[in-house]
Order: sequence, then C-alpha cells, then structure tokens
Amino acid sequence: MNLVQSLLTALRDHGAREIFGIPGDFALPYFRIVESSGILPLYTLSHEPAIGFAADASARMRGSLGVAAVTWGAGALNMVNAVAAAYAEKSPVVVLSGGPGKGEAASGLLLHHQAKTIDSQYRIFEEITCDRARLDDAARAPADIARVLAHCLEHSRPVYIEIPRDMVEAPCAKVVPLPPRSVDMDAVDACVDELLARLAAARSPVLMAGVEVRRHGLEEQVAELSRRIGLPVVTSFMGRGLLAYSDAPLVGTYMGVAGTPEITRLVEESDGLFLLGEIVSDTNFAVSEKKIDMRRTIRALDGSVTMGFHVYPDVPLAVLVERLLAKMPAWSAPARAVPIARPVFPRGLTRDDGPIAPNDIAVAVNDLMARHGRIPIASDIGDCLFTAMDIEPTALVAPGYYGTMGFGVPAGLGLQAASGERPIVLVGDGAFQMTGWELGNAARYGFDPVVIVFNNASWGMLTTFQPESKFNAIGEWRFAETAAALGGEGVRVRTRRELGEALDRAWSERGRFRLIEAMIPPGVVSSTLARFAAGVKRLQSPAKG
Ligand code: S1T
Ligand code: MG
Repeated sequence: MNLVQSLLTALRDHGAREIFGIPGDFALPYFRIVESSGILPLYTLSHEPAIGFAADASARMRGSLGVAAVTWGAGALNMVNAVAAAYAEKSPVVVLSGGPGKGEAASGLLLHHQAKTIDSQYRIFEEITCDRARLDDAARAPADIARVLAHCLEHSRPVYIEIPRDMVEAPCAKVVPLPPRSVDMDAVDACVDELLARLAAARSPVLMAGVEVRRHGLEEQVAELSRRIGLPVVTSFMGRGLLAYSDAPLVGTYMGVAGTPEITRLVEESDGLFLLGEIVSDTNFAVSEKKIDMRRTIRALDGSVTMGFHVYPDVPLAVLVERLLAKMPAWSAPARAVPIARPVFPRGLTRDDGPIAPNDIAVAVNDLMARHGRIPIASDIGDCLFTAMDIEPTALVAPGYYGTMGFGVPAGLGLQAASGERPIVLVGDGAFQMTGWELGNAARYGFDPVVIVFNNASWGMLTTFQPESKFNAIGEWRFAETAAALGGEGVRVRTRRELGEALDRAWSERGRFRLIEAMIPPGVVSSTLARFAAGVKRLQSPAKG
C-alpha cells in the first residue's frame, strides 16, 4: 500500500469514520487517493472553518477521531480558529494538510500559499495541537502516524499531519497502533483510596461531570459510579448534555449566578466537589456566587488528579473511573439530608399570537421531544446556547467554553454525518451570517437538519453587555428566503403559534433542511442570558458599601 492508503487505514483503525475536506493543488494528490480508495467517505464543504467545526462535531458526537482535510497555506490557516476551538474544548480532531514536495521546498522560490517560511504553518499548528508529523520519510511514516494518532486519542486534543505532495504514492507499511501506555497502578490505587476517603469525609460531596467523560467514552461508567456512590451529579455550562441518555442522578447544570439557586448552593457549598474531566474555565466558574476554593476540590483532568496541594501526575481518566468502580462497593455516600429534586423543564408552548422570546423556542423544542423522543442539538454561541439550558437534556454539541461563532450549522452537518441522526441546529443571525451558507451542501449528502435562526437583528449578546453601542445592530436579514436557493425550505415566523406550527411541519418532512427564522423583538433575551448578564454585572461592580 502507499503512504496515503496506510494513513487512511490507520485513521479508520483508530476510530475515524469520515473525512471533511476542501482540496487545493497541494492536496489534490492525497485527495485523489481518499476518493479512489474509498477507505473513508469524504464530505466537502464550502469554507475551511466549517470543515474544522464539522470534524470537531463528528468527534464529539461519536466519541472518536474527527478528520479535517485541507490544502497547505490558504486552506489550513483558514481553519486555525476551528482547530483552536477543538484544542480548547478537548476534541480529538486530526488535521490533514497537503504540503510542498522536497524539490519545490528546496527550490529557493517563495511558494504560493507560503506565509513566512516553508515551516510557518507547521509552527502555527504547534500552538493548537498536541502532536504533529510531516510524512516526508515513508520508512518513518508508520511510526509517526501511530504516535500522533495515539496522542490525539490519549489527550483528546487535535493533531496535525502534513503530507508532502510528492510522497502520496510512496510505498508504505501498514500502521501498527501503539499498545496502551503502561500506568503505575500502585499510584492510581493510592490516588483512588485518598479520593474516596475525601468524599467519605465530606458532608455534601457533589460530582461534576465534565467533557472529558464524553471524550473518553465514559458516560455509562460515570453514571454507574454516581449511582453506586449516591452522589448528586451536575454538569457545567460547557458539559450540558452529558449523561443525558443515562440514568445518572443528574440534578442540573451549574451556572453560578446564572443558574438555579439550589444547584448553585449545592456546588458552591460542597465540601467535597469532585470535578471529573471538567475544564476549569471562566464560562464554567467565573460567575460563581461564592468563589469556589479550587484547592479544596478534587480535580481529574488531562490525565492527572489534583487534591488539596498535591498532584497524582499520571492517572488517565478511564483508568481512574475503572478503579473507582472496582473499589466502590466498599463505600457509600452519606445519606443526604434533603434529596435534590431533578430539574423540571418547561413544556406546553402557548400557541397564541404573542411575539417569540428565546424561552419560547426552548419550550417548542421540549414539546417536540416530548412527542418524538430526544433529538440531538448543535448550537452556536449566542443567546441560542443560553436558551439551550432550558431544553431537556439531550446530546448537545456547542462551543460552550471557547465560544466561537460559526460552529452551529457546520456542526449540525457533522453531527448528522457522524450519527445518522437528524439534528436541530440553534443559531443566531450573526453566527448564521458566518457559516449558515454551508447548508447549501446538505442536499448533496441527504442531510436535513432543522435549523432555528434566532433573528434579533443584532449581536444580541454584546448588546446585553454594552447596550449603548449602536454597532451591534446588524440589520434584519431575510434568511428564510435564502433557504430554497440552498436546496431547503424556509419560513419566517413572528408569533408563538407560527413557531409551534412551523416546527411541527419541519420535523414531519424529511429529505431536505428546514430553516425556521424566528423573529425576536430587539432586546428580548433568554432568562438564562438575562441572569448571566445581571450576575456578571453584579460580580464586576459589587454594591458599594
Ligand atoms: N467572532 C467569532 C468568530 N466568535 C465570537 N464569539 C465573536 C466574534 C464575539 C461575539 C460573541 S457573541 C457575538 C459576538 C460577535 C454576537 C453573536 O450574535 P448572534 O449570532 O446574532 O447571536 P445573539 O444575537 O443571540 O447574541 C462572544 C461573546 O464572544
Ligand atoms: Mg443576533
């Protein structure tokens, strides 16, 4: 087999199931082998940020590798933000980039698509990947590919593989996946014993399940773990949707001042907060009513466990969870004085002629799921993501921490490619302006997401933070009218009745995307965003006194 066939076979052996890509002349040679070999299906989209977002969403949805294939320079550098988002949110995306061959690299000419030097792109990706390889030696390539893909999965972070265009046909051995890394189990068991002792000594221990639980495919084990030790489980803003399909004692989403007071108290007053795979970020913790003393928490993230002032440096999450389960029967959590009620989510949209508020969209989606079962959701950043907090827990892919716009629509396409399930996409008008156009690719692949555009004719989140600025008014675009031209069907709705009826109709018809443009009066925001903004303001300017 040749070098690209060996690489594609290795990607499939490590869990990849499709490639999202846009070629260029540096990439044509390896794209030809992608197409001719059929080892992995190729989905092309229109703009590289979407390639990165779609690959990221497919990785998150399936809990394995996502693959983004691009050309050198203009292609790969156009995708930097999407790969940075995947790095920040621990999504295992493999970036494949074509590259110059040996001869042209040594020609002394400045090559087209070259930024500064031949190595500039490789160096730029050093900042947003956990490992990299340039396949310029066919003898070394199998070992390089095995190492890079193992690191992608172990660290659940993006990696970068550059394919010089004169190497694609080089004969190459099959990649042998690396064996699992050995771990000092004595150290793991010492960590587990101390961790359990801390939880047992706590008056009100709480488990917060973070995104690593999903990235490492541990939701079922963590649900079992939380049931066995009887800990209430919460997720963070970014972790919303985790454990949705399990029967873990999930009591809600922690959002500090923006969340429900009972969950905020449960987390912030806990004397045994166990952060399992949780990213300690500002979007998850900066809006705490009472500052959480992270030194008193138990934090398992990035393959290590921190308790108090010491760290167990090498405790992979899957090994930790497996050993906790093995030791669990011997211990049960203190009975809770007051059981925590599971959250109740709003249903029963009032189908009247009243204007649409974001919360109405959450109710309409809850009503739809009450009739048809859980529906996976891809959300962009903006009030649409705050609104999603009032939607019943379901699989949710969203940039809840890195917070980039443009994620929603491409992520919906990636989600349907990865899972075969029809998603709902939640996206603001500003974000839709960025990547909504990608819906024009849906028909080619038979994707038929239902896209709800929150059209408030503004960068509404920014208006909430800085109401006096006029530049956040971005005009009222007529998105519904663009749908037919892109191969779908669109409708603009202004009342709750129109919204409910449009969503029912959209969901009942398959085969092409449906766009529901929900007109939201200026300044009307979700209750979660309102609480978040008020809380941030209060925390930033505490009452004088
Ligand atoms: N550019 C990109 C790629 N991502 C961003 N997050 C931003 C800029 C900054 C930004 C926000 S929220 C927001 C911007 C511009 C406005 C979003 O507008 P829209 O999609 O219409 O949603 P909504 O009206 O619900 O706010 C975050 C704070 O950084
Ligand atoms: Mg908007």
